[in-house]
Amino acid sequence: MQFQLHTTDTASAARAGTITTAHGVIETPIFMPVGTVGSVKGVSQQQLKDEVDAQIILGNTYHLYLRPGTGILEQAGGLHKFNGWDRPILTDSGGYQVFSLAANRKIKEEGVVFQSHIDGSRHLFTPENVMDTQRTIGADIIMAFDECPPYPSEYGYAKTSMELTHRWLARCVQHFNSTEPKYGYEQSLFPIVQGSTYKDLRRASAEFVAGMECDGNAIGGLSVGEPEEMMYEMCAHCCEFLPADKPRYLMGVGTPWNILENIALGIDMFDCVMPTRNGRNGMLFTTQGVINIRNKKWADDLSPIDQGLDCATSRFYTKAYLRHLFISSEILGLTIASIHNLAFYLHLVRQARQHILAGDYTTWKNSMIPILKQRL
Ligand code: PRF
Repeated sequence: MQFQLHTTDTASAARAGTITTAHGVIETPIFMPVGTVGSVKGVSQQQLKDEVDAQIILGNTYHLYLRPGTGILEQAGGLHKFNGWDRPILTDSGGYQVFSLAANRKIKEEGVVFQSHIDGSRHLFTPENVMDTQRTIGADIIMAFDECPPYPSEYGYAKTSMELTHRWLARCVQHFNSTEPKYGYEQSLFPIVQGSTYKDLRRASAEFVAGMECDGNAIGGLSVGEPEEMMYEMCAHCCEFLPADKPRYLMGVGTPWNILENIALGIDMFDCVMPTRNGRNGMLFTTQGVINIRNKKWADDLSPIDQGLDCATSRFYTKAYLRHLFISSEILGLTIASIHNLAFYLHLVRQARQHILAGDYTTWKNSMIPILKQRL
């Protein structure tokens, strides 16, 4: 994997770059749609390309390992072959999903023992077997196995947890470096900074992570319920100690304004279920602000969902029609809302990139945020 920086903003730490992977180039800053089980809910791979113009999608090791399992993924020749998505894929390690989804989880030095949320079966995730599983899935970028402590966490817990994440990271790197990709193309490992909301822990973790000299670095443990200002403070602090010449990935963030603020702090990559999950609930992010499409006020609004996007779906269907689909529980409504929200997020990061390149990112960001937050 190769990361090339093109421009850094003068008034902020924002940067524009490109990541080159075996499955193509990613222009940063970028948003990655979440495709938990190897599918972005409600949206086809063709739509992801043609309508959303997604450059990379995210898959979850936890889900893919439990179902369909590594056997069939290996037989298929990896997830790209299995789901037909030939652009880059990043997989999360399961270090987060095991804590949010699995039952009866027990954290040990060796790894995490847990019961499947699907059938209650017992499993063990270790740094080593999670590297193997992600090798088998065939993701271009794979994530280290970490523990994400809840918010709030006491200092003592946050420190012990971070130290375990660091020992797991050393094992991930060791195992990753002593194994080969399964399908002939290069894979990159990204370590994850933890440390909860404590600046000294965040610094220690970012320095430890930087010392691993991986192809890119991630920041975890944020956007887990802490105030937004605290997330920004921690993110800025981590970025100070993460190398500038490697991509920085902020995991599980966030709202459109969160993304613009964190780009200003030096983040290059984002993922979040918000555009798809909230979309399925009728919440639309648009260039004019936030819409609840189920609201009566859209019943006779025959204007396009969002004229401001270069997305055929957002321009073709009207608000009144989309509302009708939601009120009638038609599944097409879920698809249109998801495509629109994803197209909006991708539009937003493309715009951000253009403004970084043009040198007016901060001014643009500050003018955009109040509009994005507006409730229509
Ligand atoms: N760790 C991992 N995945 C994640 C997170 C984390 O801390 C978060 C926290 N926002 C989202 N996804 N492995």
